[in-house]
Amino acid sequence: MSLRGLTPAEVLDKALAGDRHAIGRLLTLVERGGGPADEVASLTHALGQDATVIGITGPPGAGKSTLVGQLIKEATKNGARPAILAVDPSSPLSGGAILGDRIRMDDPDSDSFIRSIATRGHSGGLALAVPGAVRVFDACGFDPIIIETVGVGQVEVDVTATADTTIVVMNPGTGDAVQANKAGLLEVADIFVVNKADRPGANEVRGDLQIMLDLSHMTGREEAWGRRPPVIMLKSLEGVGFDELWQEIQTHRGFLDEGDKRSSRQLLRQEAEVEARLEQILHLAAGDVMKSAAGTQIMAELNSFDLAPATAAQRLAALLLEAS
Ligand SMILES: Nc1nc2c(ncn2[C@@H]2O[C@H](COP(=O)(O)OP(=O)(O)OP(=O)(O)O)[C@@H](O)[C@H]2O)c(=O)[nH]1
Ligand SMILES: [Mg+2]
Repeated sequence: MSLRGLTPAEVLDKALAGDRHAIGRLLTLVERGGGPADEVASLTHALGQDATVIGITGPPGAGKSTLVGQLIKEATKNGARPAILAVDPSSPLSGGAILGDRIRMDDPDSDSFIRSIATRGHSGGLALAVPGAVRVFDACGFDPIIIETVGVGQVEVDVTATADTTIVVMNPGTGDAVQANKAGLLEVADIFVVNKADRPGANEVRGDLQIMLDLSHMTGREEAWGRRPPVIMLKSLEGVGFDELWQEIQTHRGFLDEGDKRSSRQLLRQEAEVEARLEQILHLAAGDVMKSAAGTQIMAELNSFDLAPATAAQRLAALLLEAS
């Protein structure tokens, strides 16, 4: 049956009853943004079932997708029902790679759910789409929710801010530990994984990481985390080490559940989302005010060199605030 004529609330009812097409439709609405995405966000907000959100990041080709494929198996073996969100922060060009990942990761016999999400066509970008998709999965009873990101950089640090547990993946022989340090990933990691431990140099990476963690202990960073992240060796192709990884994920969840650590992380995430939404609203309003009659007049004065850019911007801002 087609879902096209249904309202978001009707699609959600079907999704909550386990209809996979309906879940996919909700995720499409979230990815597209705008009014329907906001409606889905509002409807699913109160329906969260407190799933653990796991962020997986690391350099291109580190084996994140292979790892996620094995993690799905491990989760399912332990009676969990995972959902996976593959995040493509870059461009439509890499959409093909994600599709490849999806095929590699997908297991038709499991009732896990795998979905990729891209920034294209979404003015609010991933800052809104990722929490929106997580909320859909959480409402529909998936747990854990695993977010895989492509590449390393600021975007990944932002995206993993959506996670309860951030796993940073690195490889032997690539200088990854040093790069991760430079990219600020040491500060966001809850668990480190040295993947491709079947290759030479894996123990050296572990050693490098331990030294860096020792140093961060000395600078007081570890004190801020309250916990030293474990380093786990994985052979994702062979599926070796995943029982330990699963155990560490549970241990970290237990750590967060003590006191108010988890809820304070959630509050921070919620505040970040509000900020992203506010920025989006202001961005759209700024575009509108520039196109208004008064705005066009100000831009004309700018273009005839009667106004400096800073003055033009101040006048436009005054119009914007007046209008609200
Ligand atoms: N030797 C070895 N190769 C591995 C292991 N895990 C993954 N690989 C290989 O590494 C390559 C990259 O794996 P992917 O899982 O696609 O890596 P990725 O991090 O998802 O890559 P991007 O999504 O492009 O960033 C593939 O050829 C995998 O077969 C491992 O444990 N050992
Ligand atoms: Mg991948």
